[in-house]
Amino acid sequence: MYKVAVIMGSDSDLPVVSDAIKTLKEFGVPVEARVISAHRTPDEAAEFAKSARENGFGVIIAAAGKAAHLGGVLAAYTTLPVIGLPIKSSTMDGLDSLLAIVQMPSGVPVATVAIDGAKNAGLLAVQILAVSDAALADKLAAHKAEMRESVIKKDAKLQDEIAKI
Ligand code: RP5
Repeated sequence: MYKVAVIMGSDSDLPVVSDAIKTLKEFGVPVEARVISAHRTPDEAAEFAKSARENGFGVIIAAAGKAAHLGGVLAAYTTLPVIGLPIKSSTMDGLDSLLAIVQMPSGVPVATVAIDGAKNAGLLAVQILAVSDAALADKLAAHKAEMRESVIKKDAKLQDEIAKI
């Protein structure tokens, strides 16, 4: 199975990013996590992205805050899909990170999830790998069925509570 790379711009991003790593592990997807900064270690960012495909990665998750150029820089150097994860690490509530990641120029896409949307970044990576992995697709279907059951239970509980009002 392809690996997923979870790259974060700083170790200060880890408390949020850990949910992406946890989600990938829950699906049994091999994950490697690194701190690589587009601004502080630009050579390492380019080198990682250039060699990611030959190193067995299928998807890259790039988590960054503030002037969040990491996803875009990685995407510039690879043809692998890059998922941008905007981190709410600034005085601007993460809107700066979101816009920096999502507003990519035509020709260099970065698939962007919500601010601090680490779980969805992990799930999207699993879904990309599941296109060519039937066992992974089955796990995703089971996950959706669990979500459905959970919401149906919550709805039933709500009906009980409403009846008592
Ligand atoms: C970004 O700057 C990082 O991704 C992080 O979200 C933010 C702050 O980094 P630190 O100053 O905490 O290292 O590059």
